Amino acid sequence: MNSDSKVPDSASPNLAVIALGSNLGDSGQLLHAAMDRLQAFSEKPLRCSSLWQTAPVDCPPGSPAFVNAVVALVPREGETPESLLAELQMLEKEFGRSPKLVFNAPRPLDLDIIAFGNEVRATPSLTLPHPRAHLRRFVLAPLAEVAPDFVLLGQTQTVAELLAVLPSEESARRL
Ligand code: PH2
Ligand code: MG
Ligand code: MG
Repeated sequence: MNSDSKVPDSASPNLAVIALGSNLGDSGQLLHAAMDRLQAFSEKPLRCSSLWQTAPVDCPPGSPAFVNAVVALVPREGETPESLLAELQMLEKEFGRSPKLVFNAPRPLDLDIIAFGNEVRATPSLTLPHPRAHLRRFVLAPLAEVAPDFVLLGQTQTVAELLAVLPSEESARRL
């Protein structure tokens, strides 16, 4: 076994990718604390991106800037997208998330499953692969730090390639 086997291979199709976002409260601190908690859901050490400050996309007018990050983890034995989603939603609640009243209202913590291995879902609560991840700089920029060679299900280009040709002008600044 070499030391590389201790962390997930960023090109592995067995990774789960979670996007973290916050635009309410002490977002940087909240995201660091959330990343610490996400370790419990991984068989191997998490791969964590930097924190990024990003402009809100499709949010109510006047919404604060986001802090975003991405983690890649190796799901535990028996974990499913549904069981992971339930755990992430509990964590969101614990971090002060209240029920959604306004579309994309400011939130202290949002945890979205971007990919779960090669699993596909199209249910009211879960769409996999995430339908917009490949278009969003606030997901691709941090994801390119932890898994540049990863190919999202349904895409032909790697994350790094998608980011390089992304037409959108959304701002994303590494903190
Ligand atoms: N999340 C959204 C909608 N818009 N914009 C940025 N910059 N970052 C986000 O995490 C984000 C968003 C829906 O969850
Ligand atoms: Mg989201
Ligand atoms: Mg969400």
